[in-house]
Amino acid sequence: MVATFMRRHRAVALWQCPGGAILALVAIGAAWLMAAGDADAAQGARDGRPNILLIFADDQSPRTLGCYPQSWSWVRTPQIDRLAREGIRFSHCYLGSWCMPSRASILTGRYPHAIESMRMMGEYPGSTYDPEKCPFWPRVFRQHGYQTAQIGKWHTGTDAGFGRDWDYQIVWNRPKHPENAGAYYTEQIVEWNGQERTVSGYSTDNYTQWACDYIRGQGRDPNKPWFLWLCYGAIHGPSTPAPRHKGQYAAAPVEPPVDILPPRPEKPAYLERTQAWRRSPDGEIVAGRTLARFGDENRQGMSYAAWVRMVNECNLALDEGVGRVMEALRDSGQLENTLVVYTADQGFGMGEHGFRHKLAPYEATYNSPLIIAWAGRLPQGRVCTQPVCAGDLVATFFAVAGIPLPWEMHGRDLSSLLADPQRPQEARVLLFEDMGQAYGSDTYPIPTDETLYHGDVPRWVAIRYGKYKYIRTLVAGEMEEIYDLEADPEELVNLALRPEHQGLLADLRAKTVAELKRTQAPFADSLPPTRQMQAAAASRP
Ligand SMILES: [Ca+2]
Repeated sequence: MVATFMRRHRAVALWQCPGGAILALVAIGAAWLMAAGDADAAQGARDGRPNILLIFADDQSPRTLGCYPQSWSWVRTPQIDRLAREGIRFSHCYLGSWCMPSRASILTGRYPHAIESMRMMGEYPGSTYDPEKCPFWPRVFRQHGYQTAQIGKWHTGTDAGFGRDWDYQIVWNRPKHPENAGAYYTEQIVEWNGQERTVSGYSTDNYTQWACDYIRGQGRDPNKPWFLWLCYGAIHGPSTPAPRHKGQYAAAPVEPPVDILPPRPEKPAYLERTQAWRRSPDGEIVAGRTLARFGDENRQGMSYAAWVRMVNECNLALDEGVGRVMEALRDSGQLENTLVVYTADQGFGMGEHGFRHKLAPYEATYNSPLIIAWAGRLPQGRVCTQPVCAGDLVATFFAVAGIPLPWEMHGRDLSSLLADPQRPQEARVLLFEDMGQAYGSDTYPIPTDETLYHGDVPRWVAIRYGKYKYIRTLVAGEMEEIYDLEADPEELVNLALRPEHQGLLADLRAKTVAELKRTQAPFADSLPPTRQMQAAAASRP
């Protein structure tokens, strides 16, 4: 970890070197700036660099968005679908396992196991970090002439960074106000550029209005390009529709996924603990058996169908919000000078594998929606099947802005992929993980007791490599998993249990360890043996 600190401190020194910054700006940003052309003066940014709008939903399964083929047929999200038609939709986006690590990775470009000093502290979701050991990159953008803004939910430490990371901020700071942390949809304590007030009204609509106001000029420096992180709390539980949307899907047919109920002999034992649905005496699937308490809600006894309709009704205001924000960009003449990214901190299991939960490594629980659009600059209506991670988004923002990376990030600039989203798949190992509530050096040593679990899910590491997903929990003696996402997108057939795939298993296992080492995971050499490894050892003479 000393090496990590050294790298970070060198990085801080680099930030303060304007000459180096200008050189790197020319070198790294040349392609984008050349593409920017002459139209910029009319688009609002005085120095030719684009604005970046990052729209972040919460706990959103791609099944709630009409532009995703796995969505329910009756889902209506015309505004987000339009964004997908005008940009690039990604089928596999792995940002983080729950609200806090996903945001920590988005703010640092690093995996949770390599984010130092971030800790849970005090009453949930209380948390803390040292901004010198754990700098957030928006401050680097500020130092390079961007105006930075954050609007909406905050979930990474009580210090939300106003005046250091953000020039403009209207923040619902959950870690700072645990007593208000469940107020996802109304009566939020909001800090408005440092001044606290309690705000009534529906949060999704409030955040939309505040974002539109900023885009149209309120609090915005007209002489600077800007980065706005718009963090909706929707559609996180208790997923509460706006009054105008209640009942809109009342007649929608909802079939539960095939493996909503156990048994699941090809999956690890912890899924017994995360089973969040049961069959009622009259044969209906209802919430129960476990509380799935991580979702900040108690829906015991609610039918699966009613819950799915409610979550999707909650999504309608979010979709309207995206439409209004895009309209503000268009009306203010900034659409063609703004990179727009729509995503969510993670997916959310909507019955798949028994989940009403996030945290787990499955597509349903982890995979976020992701749409990237830039009018006139990027292809439109394309689908990219290559997996991407949080560090990729951050590295891309730096490339687009022509700012050198201030420290080592665990991702790469997606610019060439964005230019050709359907180019042949590369042989890239893409890591993702759940470290529970631990970060950095706190991920080592690996616990062997209940503290290994968070929300009933043990810590795990996983990779995507080509069409495969490999998963390894940090539970000694637990099975590894491999899924072929082309043949088995629902992840029902665990190839790691098949004798004919033991060579593949050894290869993916080794690739995972190598990627953990490359990204400075403190526990990379201390992973507990898996069931398959123990069986192989026992069979040796
Ligand atoms: Ca979340």
